[in-house]
Amino acid sequence: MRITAALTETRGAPFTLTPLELDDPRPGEVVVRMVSSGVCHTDLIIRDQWYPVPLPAVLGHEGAGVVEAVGDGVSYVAPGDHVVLTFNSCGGCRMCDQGRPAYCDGFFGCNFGGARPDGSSPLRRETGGGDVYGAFFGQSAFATHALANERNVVKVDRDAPLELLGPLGCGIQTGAGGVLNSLDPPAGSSIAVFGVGSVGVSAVMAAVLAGCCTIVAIDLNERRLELARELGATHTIDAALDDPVERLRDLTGGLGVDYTIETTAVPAVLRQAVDALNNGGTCGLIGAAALGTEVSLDMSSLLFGRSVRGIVEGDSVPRRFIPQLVELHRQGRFPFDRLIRTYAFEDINQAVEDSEKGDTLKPVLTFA
Ligand code: CXF
Ligand code: ZN
Repeated sequence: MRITAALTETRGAPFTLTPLELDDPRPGEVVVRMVSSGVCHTDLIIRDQWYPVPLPAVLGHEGAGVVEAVGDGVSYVAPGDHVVLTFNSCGGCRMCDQGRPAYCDGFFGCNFGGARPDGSSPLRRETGGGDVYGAFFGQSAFATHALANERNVVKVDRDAPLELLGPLGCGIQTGAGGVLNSLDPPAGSSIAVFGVGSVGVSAVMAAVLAGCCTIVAIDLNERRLELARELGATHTIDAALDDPVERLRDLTGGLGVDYTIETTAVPAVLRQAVDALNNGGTCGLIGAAALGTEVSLDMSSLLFGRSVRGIVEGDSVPRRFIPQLVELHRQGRFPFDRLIRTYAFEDINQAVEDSEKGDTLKPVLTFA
């Protein structure tokens, strides 16, 4: 079918709206008409080729929409169903078998390969101009329609607000799941979130749900800190003005905090997020750095029971976690809509610019 996609032609290039041909669904595949598509920081680092996703490609991995067609053998969804698209996984490896699809042994191939597992791309230029890479995160959601897989669609209630739900498939489940699924802090514990963009603020809201007593948001942007306070941070630290490690020690009688979440992918900030822990404390690393980025840590401090845990997609099992987040939102207990600003699909470059300037926490593209 003919679709319109926001194409990334070359490294760092602006997105260009381009008519493309999308394959019909093969067995196990699902065509989704897009209603909303969030812009995640990962789309931008892939545009900039921090990871070697082949170009030209259609990026976008926070899609939500309505199922339009299904391939043979698909039984989980049918045309007309409302779905959130999420990361893809192979479903057959050791980690998928353990119910931990975010650590799928085939994660890179399934999400960053630019093609189906058999190497074919579902996207082509209209007039014989050749293939365009697709299947990004098993979706390529910067387009009017996406080809997903039965495995990476999550059915949601028809009365849920599809125009807001796209980011649940990545950024929001990453922040919220990092707290609720990965760190699982007991009520009364202390947590500090380094970087309160959309992932960090989602972590702050999740810390409230978990009953954390001390929730500290750290950032360089006063407006983001203010939003974090409104959404439940008990304290904020402007890292341009204060040393976060010292302030966190002051706040905790010199001991340090029980948990930290690192969302910035800046090595010096990860160092702070480990140094700010108390003995036995855990740092969850969520921020995605360029491949090969290294950090130095104090080994003696680590020895006293501290740990650093890498977290992908908030350890989410999407068919369980995303409907839970939708329901918490419906109840008013997880107001992630406060992070979102919507843009018409055609204004994707404006959305990206606003997000890179820090003016918009979570841009979401909407489709007429
Ligand atoms: C990504 C970050 C880079 C590794 C895979 C998961 N998360 C969200 O965009
Ligand atoms: Zn993402």
